[in-house]
Amino acid sequence: MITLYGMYRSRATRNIWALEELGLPYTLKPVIQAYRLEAKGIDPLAPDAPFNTRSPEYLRLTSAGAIPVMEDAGLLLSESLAINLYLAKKAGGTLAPRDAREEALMMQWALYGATAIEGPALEITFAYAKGVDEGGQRVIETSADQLLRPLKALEVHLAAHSHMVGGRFTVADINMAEIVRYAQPHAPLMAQVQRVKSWLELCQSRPAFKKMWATRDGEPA
Ligand SMILES: N[C@@H](CCC(=O)N[C@@H](CS)C(=O)NCC(=O)O)C(=O)O
Repeated sequence: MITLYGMYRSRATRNIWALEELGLPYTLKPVIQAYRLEAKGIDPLAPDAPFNTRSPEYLRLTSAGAIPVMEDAGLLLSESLAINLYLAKKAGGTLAPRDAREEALMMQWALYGATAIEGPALEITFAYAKGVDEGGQRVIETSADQLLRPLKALEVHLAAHSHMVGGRFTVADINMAEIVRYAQPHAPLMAQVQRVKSWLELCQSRPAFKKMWATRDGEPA
């Protein structure tokens, strides 16, 4: 049985979405980010603190002290995008790579998303979540400028392809959609990449995404 450690309000959402799409049985063990406890005035190391990213027991699973982590038959894996590529290969089927070429393209897009898009996109999500003041507006504008080039690269790809890889919905779409989602609150940016916007909305119309999202919305911020 697969165990996923994390929260819905974290990058674990991409793994939960993938697990639901793939129909793999799993258990979700809640592990909260230490900084979220500190924001509420709770010491993450207090004996009665909830299980969190700084709990010694959690650091035995990952010295990086971040969520998510997945455990499957003795395999401990961190890095949410790598976890999804593993899950898809384990389950097989249409979401998984059909051959080494597709696998390479799925890795290419996961790495591009993580290195070129995720950082500034997260800045946008955080700025909107805080309530946009003057400083937040500056962060959003700088991040949007940084994102224009990689999102235009996706736009060019989607002009010639219906999906990220293989002309069908795969784990590469889940990985990229969950990264681009962080930029989604900034409508003026998304309006400049209409194909990316439509592809993202199509990905998010899938029942497995909607199920994950409804539960995430119910989790305290
Ligand atoms: N590259 C990692 C990033 C993991 C990460 O930074 N997770 C955040 C939550 S989304 C975290 O656990 N932060 C914990 C902390 O800073 O205490 C991945 O994709 O899994």
